[in-house]
Amino acid sequence: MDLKTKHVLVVGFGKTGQSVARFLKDKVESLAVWDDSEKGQKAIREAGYVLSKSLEKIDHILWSPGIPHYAPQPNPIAVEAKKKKIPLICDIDLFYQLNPRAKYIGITGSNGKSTTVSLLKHIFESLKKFVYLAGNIGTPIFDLPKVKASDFVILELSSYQLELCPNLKLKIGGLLNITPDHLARHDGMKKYSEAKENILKMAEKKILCLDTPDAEKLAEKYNVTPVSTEKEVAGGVYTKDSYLVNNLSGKSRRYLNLNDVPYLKGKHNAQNIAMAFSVAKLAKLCGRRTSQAIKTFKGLAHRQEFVKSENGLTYINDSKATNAEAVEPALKTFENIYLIAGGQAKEGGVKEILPLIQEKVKHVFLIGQAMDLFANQIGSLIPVTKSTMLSQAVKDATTQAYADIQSHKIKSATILLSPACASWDQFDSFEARG
Ligand code: UMA
Ligand code: ADP
Repeated sequence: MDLKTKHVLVVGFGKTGQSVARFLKDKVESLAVWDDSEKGQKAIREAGYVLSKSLEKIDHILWSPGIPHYAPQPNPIAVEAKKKKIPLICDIDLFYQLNPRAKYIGITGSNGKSTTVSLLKHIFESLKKFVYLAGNIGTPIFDLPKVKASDFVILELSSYQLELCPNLKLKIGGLLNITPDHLARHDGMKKYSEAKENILKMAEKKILCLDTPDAEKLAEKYNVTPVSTEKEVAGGVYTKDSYLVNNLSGKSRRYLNLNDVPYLKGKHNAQNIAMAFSVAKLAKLCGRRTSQAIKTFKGLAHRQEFVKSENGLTYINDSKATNAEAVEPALKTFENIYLIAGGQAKEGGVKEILPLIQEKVKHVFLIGQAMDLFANQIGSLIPVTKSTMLSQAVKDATTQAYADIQSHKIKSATILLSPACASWDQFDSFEARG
C-alpha cells in the first residue's frame, strides 16, 4: 500500500487511535483524527492533529475497536462510511497490509486469551525465537518496532478487532472457547460467534478447542486441528489423567504432567496449555522443549495469581475476573475458599454461579456497590460479611479462615479475590484493585 497518496481518518483517540496516528503522521497525504468525547478532542488538538470527522476525500478509516459500528447504536461516522462504501479497518489490519511477510499467530476466545498469548510469548522466547506480542492484550500493534519476515507476531484478537481485519492473514489461528460476552455490542450471540469464527477464516492452520458447544459445528465446517480437555481428539492435542497428550501425527504421546506446571492450575488453564502447545508444534517448535518452557511460565498478574502462603492460608489475586463467568474457573480450582467479591456489578450479579459458590465457598466477604445485591443473592446459602473496603475484606477473611483452621473445621484455606464485578466504583482499574 502506498501511504503517501492517501487521505486517512483515525476514529477514536484511545490507545489504538493514538498509536496509529503517531505512526501515520508524516507518512500520508492527509491525516485527520476524531473522538466523540470532549476529553479525546482536547487531546487530539493538543497533540497537533487536525480534528475532523469529514469523510470527504477519505480513502481509509482506521477504526478503534471499542467504538460501536452497528449495535447497539451505530456511530454516525460508521453509517456514513457504509453509504460511501469506505470499509472500517483497525490498526492490526493496516499493520498487516504494510508488513505482510512476518509470521502472524492469532488467538481468540471469550476467556483465556491473555493467558494463552502470554504463555506463547514465554514459550517462543524460551526457545530463542524472535517474537512480538500485541493486540487486545494492551499493546497496540503500531507500538511494535519494525518486524522482519522471520519474526513471529502473536496477536491477542478480540471479537471487536476480528470484525475490523478484512485483509489479515494468519499463519496459525487458535479459537479457545465461545461463551456469551459483549452481546449488546454484537447485537446478540449470532454476530458475536461470527466475529470469533473469523479467526478460522483468516488462518492458514486452524486450531479449535472443542470444549464449548458451538465448537462442534465449526469443526464440521473447517479443516481444524482439534484441542480438548474433555475427550481424546484424533490428530490433535488433549489432556487425559492430568497429562498433556500429543496426537498431532496420529500417534498418542504424553508430553507433560500438568501437575508439574505450578502457576497454571485448573481445567481452564489445561485448555490454555493445550492450545499453546498446539500452536508451538504447528509453528514447528520442539515439543519437549515447549513442555519444559510451559513448566517455567510464571502466570499472569491478576489472573488466579499466587500472592503468598502462610499459616495454612493461601492468598490468590483473581482481580481480572470481572464477571460471574470468569469467577467460575477459580472456584473450581481451589478448596475451602474464603471469597472476596463485589464492586460494580454486571447484569445478573452472581446468580449463574450460586450452586458453585454454595459448593466451594465457606464464607463471602463483600465490598463496593454490589454489596447489597450480592448479600441478597448469596446470604441465604452461606455466611456473608459486608466488609465494604478491600483492605478490610482481606483482614476479615484472614481472621475467619484462621479461626476455622484453629478450630479444626478445615486444614487449610484459600483467600480468593475474584470479584465478579468491574472495579471502577472504588479503583481506577482491575490492576489497581489486584
Ligand atoms: N470513543 C468514541 N466514540 C464512541 C466510543 C468511544 O469516540 O462511540 C472513543 C473514546 O472516547 C476513547 C476511544 O474511543 O477515546 C477508545 O477506543 P477503544 O474503546 O477502542 O479503546 P482503546 O484505548 O483504543 O483500546 C483498545 C481495546 N479496547 C476495547 O476494545 C474496548 C483494548 O482492549 C486494547 O488493549 C487496545 O485497543 C489495544 O489493542 C481492552 C478491552 O477491554 C483491554 N477489550 C475488550 C475485552 O477484552 O473484553 C474487547
Ligand atoms: P481474556 O484475555 O480472554 O479475558 P484471561 O487469560 O485474562 O482471559 O483470563 C480472564 C479470566 O478468565 C481469569 O480470571 C481466568 O480465571 C479465566 N480463564 C482463563 N482461561 C480460561 C479458559 N480457557 N476458559 C475459561 N475461563 C478462563
